[in-house]
Amino acid sequence: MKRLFGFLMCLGGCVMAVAQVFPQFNNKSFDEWTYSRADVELNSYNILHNKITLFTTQAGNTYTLTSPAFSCEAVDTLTLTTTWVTEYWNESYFKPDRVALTVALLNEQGVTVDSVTCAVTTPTKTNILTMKLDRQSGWPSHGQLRLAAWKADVQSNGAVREVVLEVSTRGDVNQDGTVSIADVTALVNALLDEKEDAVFDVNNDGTVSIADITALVNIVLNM
Ligand SMILES: [Ca+2]
Ligand SMILES: [Ca+2]
Repeated sequence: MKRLFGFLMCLGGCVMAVAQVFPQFNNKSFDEWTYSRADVELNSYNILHNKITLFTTQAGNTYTLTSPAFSCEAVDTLTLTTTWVTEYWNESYFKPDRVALTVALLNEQGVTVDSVTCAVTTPTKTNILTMKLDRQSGWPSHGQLRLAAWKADVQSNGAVREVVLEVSTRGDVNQDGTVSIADVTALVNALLDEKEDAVFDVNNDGTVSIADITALVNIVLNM
């Protein structure tokens, strides 16, 4: 156990500042996001004026919005609440059966490993869409989220105004909302006190053991 504490002291010195940040998108927070349409700049004005539209051109170019990379190491669920504005929803050419938003989780190579589609059953100008991804085997250690409009062409497009990402995480042992070295300390104390609460079972194998500390240290180091 002495060696373990020595290791933790060293780890604490290395990662004191760890606090995981997850990407959010709005007219004040978009710097690390990328919009695949070259002729429309991603800026506050264009976001507020519904210019960040998602659709597919006749030539087959699909315009998407992609988040910055973030650590998925400790993530159990990703919940996106997206404000999606369909300006032409009341026009005769608007095709309701094409109105759906897809969010994909991409791995480090940019390959889709998971996705969810939310259809708008009753289109209005401003749609609030909530989509949830539950952790599956094959999720990457670092990923990006990519938003695209299902089947939408230019006349049935929608504009992304805001994306709020809520995340539930594994390893938040002290339940302060983030995973950090403080959780490792809390887990060591729990192990010394022989506590068996489920929150300490980081590797989800049904017991609280030294293996949970290893799992938690890996989460912290990979953030
Ligand atoms: Ca914590
Ligand atoms: Ca365990």
